[in-house]
Amino acid sequence: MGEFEHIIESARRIVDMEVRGAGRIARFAAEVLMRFAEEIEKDFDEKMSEASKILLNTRPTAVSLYNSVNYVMNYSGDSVEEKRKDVIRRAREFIQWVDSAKREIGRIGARRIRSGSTILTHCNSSAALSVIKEAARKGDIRVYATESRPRYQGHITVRELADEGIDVTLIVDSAVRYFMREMDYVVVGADAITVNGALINKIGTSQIALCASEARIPFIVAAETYKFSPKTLSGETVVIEERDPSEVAPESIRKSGVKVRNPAFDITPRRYIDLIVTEIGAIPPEMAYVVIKERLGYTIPSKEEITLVPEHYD
Ligand code: RUB
Repeated sequence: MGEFEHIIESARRIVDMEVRGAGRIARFAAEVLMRFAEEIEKDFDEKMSEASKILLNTRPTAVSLYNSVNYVMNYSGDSVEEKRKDVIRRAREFIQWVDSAKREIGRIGARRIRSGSTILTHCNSSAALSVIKEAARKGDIRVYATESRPRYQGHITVRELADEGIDVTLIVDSAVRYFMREMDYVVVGADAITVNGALINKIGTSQIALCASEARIPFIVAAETYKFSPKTLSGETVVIEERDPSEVAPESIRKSGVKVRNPAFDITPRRYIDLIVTEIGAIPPEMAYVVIKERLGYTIPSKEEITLVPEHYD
């Protein structure tokens, strides 16, 4: 078990949300696999595959994690040394993809935001914040951020924005409809985008989308293409992670026979989404299929497991 110690510890960090947010999780997984590959002496394929499984079993909704592991695991080579080299190259490529995509999304997304606007965001999305920060660099922007119970990722968001000198207001999740008419845009991130253009993001996102639609406020999603779910092309649905009740209610309530449910994410149908800003352009949700087929290079698999076609990545 000693050999897998670092992998297990890394998986624990993802489960406990020390490393969180779909993009960061994906980047972290590529780094962890790269470091692991550097140390393997024998049984390279078996060990890499075991390490991948451990990482994949952490947060089921983050499709970026699956895409990251799949990208790195598409290595080739005859000898252990060749395989190791290829894993390292692929992991570096993926990390580079994560970093450049975020910058590009900021650049593209900010063009859609008029100076003088107020933006509502939910949870803590590095892609959404890339858009907001870039818009604030170019113009005058105010932000409203939800707390995002039960884990309060909104606190990370407001600190991050305040540190950049951006005018930011924290609100409770249930105040979204109260403030919606004062907003000009909603900008959120994504844990996954399905083939039919639905968004899976932090619990509460779909209620916000509903309020935005009612108030006719544009609802914009910032999502790198590795957040798009290839498995949905072959009919699988995205698993919604349900976390421990202790995040929501104290022991006295949990022990009193009250049931507590704690889904971490929800699904926003594409009709509530005006635009998905990706690193390859701002697209309507209806184009999700094209991204999965053309950009991620997937076809409906004939075998059980789908693998990436590496040539389709930049
Ligand atoms: C985070 C969350 C974020 C997306 C996108 O959930 O829902 O909106 O992961 O983030 P959690 P990013 O805190 O449970 O991981 O744009 O940084 O990938």
